[in-house]
Amino acid sequence: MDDDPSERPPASAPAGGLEAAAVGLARAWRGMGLLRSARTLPRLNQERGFDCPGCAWPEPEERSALEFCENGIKAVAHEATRERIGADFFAQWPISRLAGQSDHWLEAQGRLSEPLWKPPGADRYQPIAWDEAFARVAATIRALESPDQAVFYTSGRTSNEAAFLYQLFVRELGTNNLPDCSNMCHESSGTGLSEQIGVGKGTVGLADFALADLILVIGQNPGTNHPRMLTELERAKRRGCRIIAVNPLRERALVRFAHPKDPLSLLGRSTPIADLFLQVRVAGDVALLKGWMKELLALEAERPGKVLDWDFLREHTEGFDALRDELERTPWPEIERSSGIARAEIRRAAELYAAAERVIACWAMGLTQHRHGVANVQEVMNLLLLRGMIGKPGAGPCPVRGHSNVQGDRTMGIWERPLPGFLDALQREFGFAPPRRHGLDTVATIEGLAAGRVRVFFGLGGNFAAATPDTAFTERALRRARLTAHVATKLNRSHLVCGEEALLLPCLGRTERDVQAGGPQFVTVEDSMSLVHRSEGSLEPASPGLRSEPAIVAGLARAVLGAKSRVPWEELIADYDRIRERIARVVPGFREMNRRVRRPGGFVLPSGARSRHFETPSGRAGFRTHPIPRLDLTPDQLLLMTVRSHDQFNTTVYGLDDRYRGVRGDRRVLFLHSADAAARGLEEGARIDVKSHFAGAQGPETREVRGFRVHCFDLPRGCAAAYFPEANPLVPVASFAEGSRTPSYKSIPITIARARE
Ligand SMILES: Nc1nc2c(c(=O)[nH]1)N[C@H]1C(S)=C(S)[C@@H](COP(=O)(O)OP(=O)(O)OC[C@H]3O[C@@H](n4cnc5c(=O)[nH]c(N)nc54)[C@H](O)[C@@H]3O)O[C@H]1N2
Ligand SMILES: Nc1nc2c(c(=O)[nH]1)N[C@H]1C(S)=C(S)[C@@H](COP(=O)(O)OP(=O)(O)OC[C@H]3O[C@@H](n4cnc5c(=O)[nH]c(N)nc54)[C@H](O)[C@@H]3O)O[C@H]1N2
Ligand SMILES: [Mo]
Repeated sequence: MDDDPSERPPASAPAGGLEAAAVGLARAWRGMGLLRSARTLPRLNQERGFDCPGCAWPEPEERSALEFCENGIKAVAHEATRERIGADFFAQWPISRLAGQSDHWLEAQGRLSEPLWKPPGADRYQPIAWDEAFARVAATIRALESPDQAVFYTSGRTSNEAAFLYQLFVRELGTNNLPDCSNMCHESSGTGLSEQIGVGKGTVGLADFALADLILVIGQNPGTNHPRMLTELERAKRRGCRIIAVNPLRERALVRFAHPKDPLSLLGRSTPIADLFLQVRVAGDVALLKGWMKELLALEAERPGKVLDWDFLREHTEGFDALRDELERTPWPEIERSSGIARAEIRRAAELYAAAERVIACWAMGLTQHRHGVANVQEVMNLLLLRGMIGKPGAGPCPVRGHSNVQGDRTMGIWERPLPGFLDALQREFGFAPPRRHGLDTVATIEGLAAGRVRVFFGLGGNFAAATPDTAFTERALRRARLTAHVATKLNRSHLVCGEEALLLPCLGRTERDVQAGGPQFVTVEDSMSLVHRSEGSLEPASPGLRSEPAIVAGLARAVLGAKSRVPWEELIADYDRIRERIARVVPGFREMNRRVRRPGGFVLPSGARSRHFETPSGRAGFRTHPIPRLDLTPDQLLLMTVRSHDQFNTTVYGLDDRYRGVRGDRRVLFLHSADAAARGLEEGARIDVKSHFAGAQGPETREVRGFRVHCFDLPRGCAAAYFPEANPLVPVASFAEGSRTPSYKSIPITIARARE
């Protein structure tokens, strides 16, 4: 492979270490001050504390006194900042001028502190009373011809309680238009796994990481996005577990890691992570996995009965013969060309896999955000099924979730395609008939807004305009709306891309105390491994003008649905235990939720697949075959993936550095192999314009971003990387995964040229 050591990230130092601890604490200090840091951080991820608003990686049973990571601290410091913006700020800043500021600047202004309204025709937000704000949304929604003209987006930070009330309100209103960030995230995992094993979630828990003897980390950058996962990987390595990383970028934390809390890291102790690093081409995973399985079958032929798990295959699976035939037909040259990995290396991966007894496969956005995202996920599952790596200790699939409660929101019914059983249960509990027709997902929402079919956009958290594909198109679409409204903690791009009328409803964050009529409340979340637990903030709210997300949803529901609603909104909000009683009666697995969530550590949701009871139509786990995707790039095109830096949480940019990849002070960067740069007459640091290419329904389409800078990096020839959300204008809204409709954020054909001015 193209493995020129001069292109390795400049520092060969491990990821993590004292530097990570120091950066984290400095950020806490700068953001919150010393006292607030001292009051907040020790409660982060503790039994009676609050759940980290960062990623969805679970907390270990035995928690240390300080259970958080550098990037968790950044997320907390960001929320718990002492900066505030209110009426004065918005009187000074018209929306059109705010729109000229960077995303980084917008969020840095501080916490929103009171409800705001932009009247039709105005260019400024002005204060508005809560009841009046709700009345405005209600009047607009009531004036619609159909509730399907409104959409209700959710970002994955929302608690179970808020999410449950939100979908309840939306369904009583009469629509399933509940797009969420999951549509852009692990939808391909949910779709792929549901088909194959009858459940759209992973089947392993943290305890399994202590048992595995091989862990695959595919299309995931845990050093940045799930730093606490590295603790598990490091522990696993120290007891002899092997790790295979599959990634086009030689991410530093996948190579070597030093634990920030390990005193010996001061003396330079660090742990090599990947035993084998498969530097796959972007979008080359289907080919690689096919090669991997082909070699596995070859090993089985050499040692019959010793490699595949025949008992498992016979008892629990279907479709093996079709898979074997398809693998036999797939030629090696195509596998090597598409994956960019030599057969000998793939053989090595197969040998490591065949020698292991308990294997976990972890993956994230590197697999899901492609046109063939579902195929990627299903090929990983195929690989696991061949050796019965599911439903036994230390083995199974582990899609590592993004937002801290994105998995819980889905469990609570935030989904545009709800299952009939869920709707039946809602109907039994609340006595109204929920709509049965499917609603709009994220892509369909953008298309609906653009076509004028969707008139109201309501966002419970998130940053829809910046997180979605096709920025220019999406912004135009949002501006066509009659009303846009957002529940948020901080100002972001979406709040400046307004419909005719706009509302900004400021809410409490995770770190803050939530007191309702019945006294102090806590909420619950579900982590990436199906563990449901409580979260309770302790800080004084950023402003007395804030409301909790459940209270905002209830206020809105009362205003919109009026007296005819079957739901006692006020009663539910006074004491969140009452919301949980309803959840317990509606959502499977939540029986006695109030009692069980008060137990130390919470409770784990049941899953049939974990004990090899596959809830598929046949009761068996199914192999699924897919052709190797054809990319049809022209010789001058590169395949672009968009990734996160070490200093952002999705669209929230904390800073302009990406320490582990050697980038300082700039986010308009294009990572490129030095030979690909040279072939285009470009040098390190050259200013370039980037054009994407897409075969649209009406013919070829191009999109452009300008003024990027070349950064030569260790990645395969023909591939490129840039940061999300800066590169989102390049992603066509109509380019998404087959089956899951997840935007193909990680396979965008581009060409580049020296910047025009
Ligand atoms: N600090 C921090 N934590 C976060 C987030 C954050 O922004 N900041 N975001 C949260 C969210 S919502 C999510 S979904 C997760 C995201 O977590 P990740 O999925 O780790 O995030 P990405 O940066 O999108 O990067 C994915 C990785 O996939 C690789 N990749 C890209 N294309 C391919 C491919 O074709 N094949 C393979 N094998 N690999 C590929 C990239 O090189 C990169 O290392 O993190 C969550 N946690
Ligand atoms: N090009 C490209 N695009 C991508 C991706 C990619 O890899 N590449 N990844 C996709 C993925 S995986 C995801 S999950 C989406 C993320 O899409 P979103 O979830 O929509 O975006 P976020 O940036 O996570 O949302 C940040 C905003 O949430 C608000 N917020 C923070 N905390 C709270 C809270 O407690 N309550 C409320 N109400 N609001 C809060 C703040 O105002 C902040 O501005 O982006 C997707 N977009
Ligand atoms: Mo995500």
